Amino acid sequence: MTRPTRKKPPKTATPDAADAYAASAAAYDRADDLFQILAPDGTVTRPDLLPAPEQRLHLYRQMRRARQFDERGWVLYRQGRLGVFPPFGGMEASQVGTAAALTGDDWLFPTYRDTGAALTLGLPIARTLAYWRTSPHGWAMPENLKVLPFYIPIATQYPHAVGAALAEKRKGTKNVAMAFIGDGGSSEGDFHEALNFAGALNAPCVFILQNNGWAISVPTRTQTKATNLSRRAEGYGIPGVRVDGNDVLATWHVTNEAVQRARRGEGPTLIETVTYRIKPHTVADDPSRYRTEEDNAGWAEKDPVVRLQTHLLQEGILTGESDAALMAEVAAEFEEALKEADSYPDPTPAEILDHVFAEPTPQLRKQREQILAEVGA
Ligand SMILES: Cc1ncc(C[n+]2csc(CCOP(=O)(O)OP(=O)(O)O)c2C)c(N)n1
Ligand SMILES: [Mg+2]
Repeated sequence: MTRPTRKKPPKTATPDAADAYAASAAAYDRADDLFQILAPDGTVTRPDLLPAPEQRLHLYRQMRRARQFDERGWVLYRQGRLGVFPPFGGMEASQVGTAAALTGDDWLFPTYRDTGAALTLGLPIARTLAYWRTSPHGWAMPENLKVLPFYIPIATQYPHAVGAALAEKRKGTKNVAMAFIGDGGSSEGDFHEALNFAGALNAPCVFILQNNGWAISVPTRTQTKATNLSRRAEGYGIPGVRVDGNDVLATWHVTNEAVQRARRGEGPTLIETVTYRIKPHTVADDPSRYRTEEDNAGWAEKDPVVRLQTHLLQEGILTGESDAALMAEVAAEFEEALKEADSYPDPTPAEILDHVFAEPTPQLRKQREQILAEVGA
């Protein structure tokens, strides 16, 4: 049975908030409110800020890798070869442009939505697939990478990132910690505590707030009366930037500036990437129950991958042929990683307690023995 699509948008917190939010949504294309380098049709609005052609191509390849994962993830889920998985298609610029400003010495604290960011910093595709298969092969992150496992409890990663950043500061390194959060997560106490803590102690942190319009079925407009989430930074005495989250050149530019500031010892920055969750909350969600075609209108045209592709083709940095070759390489890389993930042995029951602490506690050791006694290895 198909359910009827909602005719009316959900109720807003107050009529005022609804009007203000509509006005802010209409302001999407206003450059003064939203930092942008590439307009949705691929036109360059800030030619002075274009990165080198190789960098633009690098960002394009990373966005294609992310999209490949997202699209194949759906198919694998339908085939029963992936567990519940939160799609991020349409948010690639928000994740790739930001993570691409880091090096392998920096920290990344991703949420469940941020597979694209983790892949960009170097998390192997096979390990990521294993994570979304709930296999222990995906629980522990590779030793040479400071990417935390995808956080499911929302907002908890923000204070952790401040802790990691302060540890780097105490060690005297120039390394930074980047943490992701959603619009919904930014309504949690942890978000505010982390911003204050980081500001007060001048932690080398870059806070990415992905405003994708929805926290499951709750639109941003009903969660808060605030219409510009980046301005929350002011309350903590730190810089806040609002950027077009579907323009990878813009997200990369502003994040690079924030990372450099943090490395110079000038403290944290909050970056609101304005984007949209085109897809359902997870592969198990049905958004037709809570949002309308009207809500989604205009976002398909703002696709971040097509936007950069159009620009690169116009500039001759990419040709039809080299684009097809790049996509074939990206697809082959994914299938190779899938084969590797398929070769991992199935988990055994007692493994559920592995990777909890570096040294298991006496309680964990006891529980492990109990599991082994009950179900065997
Ligand atoms: C602490 C906590 N409360 C509630 C939930 C249930 N929950 C999972 S996702 C989600 C919405 C999060 O929305 P947002 O932060 O905007 O991230 P998005 O899913 O849009 O990426 C909620 C409430 C949770 N995972 N953790
Ligand atoms: Mg959201």
